[in-house]
Amino acid sequence: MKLLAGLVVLAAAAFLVVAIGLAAQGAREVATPGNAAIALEDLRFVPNRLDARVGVPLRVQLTNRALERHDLNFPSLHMPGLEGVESILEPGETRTITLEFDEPGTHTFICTLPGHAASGMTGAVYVKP
Ligand SMILES: [Cu+2]
Repeated sequence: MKLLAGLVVLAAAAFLVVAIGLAAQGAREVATPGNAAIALEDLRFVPNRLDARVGVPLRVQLTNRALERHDLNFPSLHMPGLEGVESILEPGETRTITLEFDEPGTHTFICTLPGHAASGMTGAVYVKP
């Protein structure tokens, strides 16, 4: 009987260690990817402001709800996959991109189709440390 009680105590201790381990992992979970969505409408992004944290991936679902083609591009960043023709969304098209920033600050994005940014098709990601 004494042995059994000892085993129960050991099992409880092991459970406690696992629980502490999980709690510590939970505290570190800041790195869980965030999710957001942006609609590309006629000459505007909705919403046109996103928040992110340095080093934390942000998955953004882009949907072109407009009647013409649009894209979303960060002129200040080199972001493979976000440049060039392949980043243009046709009307009705949806695509998910993942953004990850190494520096805090305000990262402006625009639609690069002629005249769109000048007409207000711009936005920004606000990246906190
Ligand atoms: Cu556009």
